[in-house]
Amino acid sequence: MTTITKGFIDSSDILNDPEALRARAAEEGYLFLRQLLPQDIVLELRRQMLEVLNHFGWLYPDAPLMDGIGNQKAIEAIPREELVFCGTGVPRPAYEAVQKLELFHALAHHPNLIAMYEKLFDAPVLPHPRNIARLMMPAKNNVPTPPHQDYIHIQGTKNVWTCWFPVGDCPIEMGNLSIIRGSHKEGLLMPKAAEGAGGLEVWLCEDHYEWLEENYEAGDVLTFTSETVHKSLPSQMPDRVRLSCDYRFQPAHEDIEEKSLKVHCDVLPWDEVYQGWENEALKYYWKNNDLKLSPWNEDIRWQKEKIC
Ligand SMILES: O=C(O)CCC(=O)C(=O)O
Repeated sequence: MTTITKGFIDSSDILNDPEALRARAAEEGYLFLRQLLPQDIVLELRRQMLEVLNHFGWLYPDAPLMDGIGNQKAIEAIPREELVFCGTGVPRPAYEAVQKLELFHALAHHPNLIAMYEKLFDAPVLPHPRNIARLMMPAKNNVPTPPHQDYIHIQGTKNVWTCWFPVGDCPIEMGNLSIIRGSHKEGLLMPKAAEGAGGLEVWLCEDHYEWLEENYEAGDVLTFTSETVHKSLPSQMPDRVRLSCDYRFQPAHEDIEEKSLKVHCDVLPWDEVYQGWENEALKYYWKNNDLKLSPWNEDIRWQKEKIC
């Protein structure tokens, strides 16, 4: 029987106690940190992302920009194959524009995130450059992300942690991220094809899953292991756009697979992404590390037979 528990444990109170933080992470498979990121910066990114949607005419013109109200007629006119581009919720030209936002990438280097991961890993941290944005517009073709583990999509070391945060307040009804508590302890589960971001879901065979759901505010951060099962919840707010970022972090000295160093979905070369950026230090920063590259293993992605 699946249970749904409303609420993550907020680990803000143990943020400066690395041993307690690591023990919590090992037990739960996730850490939730209220207001780890400054709200004003997250809201500035929200403004920039919504400007992109507005530019394409996908926001309701009579509502304030920051409300993120979708222009449903315009959104429903987008062909399905364009809307589901790479699980981002928007057609490719809009996603390219978001990938070019300096702040979108700069935020992955925020000292509050880096300091937290240094404590979690007890080692120097490498933020992956392949940052992902989701701009889930209200449309019947934007289906929720199915339950999955990130390892099969990322590979490299298993010690990659995903950092997910909404770009704006994001109550459960807006379709935010939910995880199965402790699911990392089951190891790698078998995937099968599914609709939604990533295109794969895991077989969930047991009857004891405890899904955790939470109301997020701008600035809150959820981070979880590459084997923690997670999914997005269906949106119950049919006019709202749900904006989020997912970044990845790992100990700098561990294996990394080469695609993690590229722009998400290869939408643009880095040189084009970087046009107009002010902070030179953000460009190709990973080249300062002595990277340990490991090969992609296609076999672990495609185990299609039913296993429960
Ligand atoms: O935001 C979503 O819908 C999916 C995010 C996700 O699967 C991830 O961060 O790994």
